[in-house]
Amino acid sequence: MNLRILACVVSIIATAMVAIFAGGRNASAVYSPKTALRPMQVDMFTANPNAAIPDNTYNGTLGSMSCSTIDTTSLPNPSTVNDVSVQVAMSHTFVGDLTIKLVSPSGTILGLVSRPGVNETADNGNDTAGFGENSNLVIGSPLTYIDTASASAEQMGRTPVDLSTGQTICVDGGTPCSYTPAPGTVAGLSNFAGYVGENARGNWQLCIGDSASADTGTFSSWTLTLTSSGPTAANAPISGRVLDTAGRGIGRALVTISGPGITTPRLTLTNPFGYYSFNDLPVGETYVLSVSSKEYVFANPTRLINLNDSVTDADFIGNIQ
Ligand SMILES: [Ca+2]
Ligand SMILES: [Ca+2]
Ligand SMILES: [Ca+2]
Repeated sequence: MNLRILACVVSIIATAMVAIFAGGRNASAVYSPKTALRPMQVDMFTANPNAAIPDNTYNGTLGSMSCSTIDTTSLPNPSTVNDVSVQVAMSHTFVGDLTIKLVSPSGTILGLVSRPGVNETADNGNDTAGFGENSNLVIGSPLTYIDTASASAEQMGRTPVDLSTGQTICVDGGTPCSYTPAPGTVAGLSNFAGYVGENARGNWQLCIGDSASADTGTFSSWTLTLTSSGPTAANAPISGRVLDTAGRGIGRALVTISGPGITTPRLTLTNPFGYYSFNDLPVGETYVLSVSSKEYVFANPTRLINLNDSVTDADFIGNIQ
């Protein structure tokens, strides 16, 4: 690098740094503190549809299945998904008939089960490639679908031993009671992790379909276990100092605040050391702060604050007139 290029680069960097530091004092700069998250919480929701699963009606649509809805709007608003698992209590006398789908409030589908033991070619209930796994499910021994299980739902009734007709998964032969989702040809997510970041609040649906005649079952109940989190709720304060250029507090400066979170602007005077504060401001709103004083002028008398959590350094610098 020759000297002229080096000088040019140094000049560009210096200009950029001046711009960055000047931006920190710019009246129109928006001050956005890091959003604080409340701790993750785990909630379990249960529904008891106790409904017969229509026999041999499944055609790939939710409308051809037995569906049950769980409303999670009791969660704090907003809440986003960190983790999901599902437990299903149902009976059936031939699990190879079954397709089970979870639908999130955003409409995202995860196939938990897709005709175990059948290597299906399409999610339409029309496969002729055999009938799949022949073992049973009973209501008293519910199965859990969870990303951390060691066996795939496609292998239910076949691992660690292949159960016979009349034997029951999670009861006989040391077969597991927990399985990872096996969507097969079901369009959508491949595991529960795909829901991370989605809105946790709303209607979650679990739907069970049957693709072969004869063997039937009942959709008794299901439990949705949701881990979720969100920003800290409610109100937060904004405070700061009004200072002269030497860093001394300016007393009796008038500070006002307005914004959509409060119905009328609020006013306050700084104390003798220049401190002021506004308490109980709804978070999630943008506020306009402005300052004035009889003896001082302010190059930047206003500032915008996106309030997500407590702000303690909304300072103003004044020059004596
Ligand atoms: Ca399958
Ligand atoms: Ca079997
Ligand atoms: Ca059937």
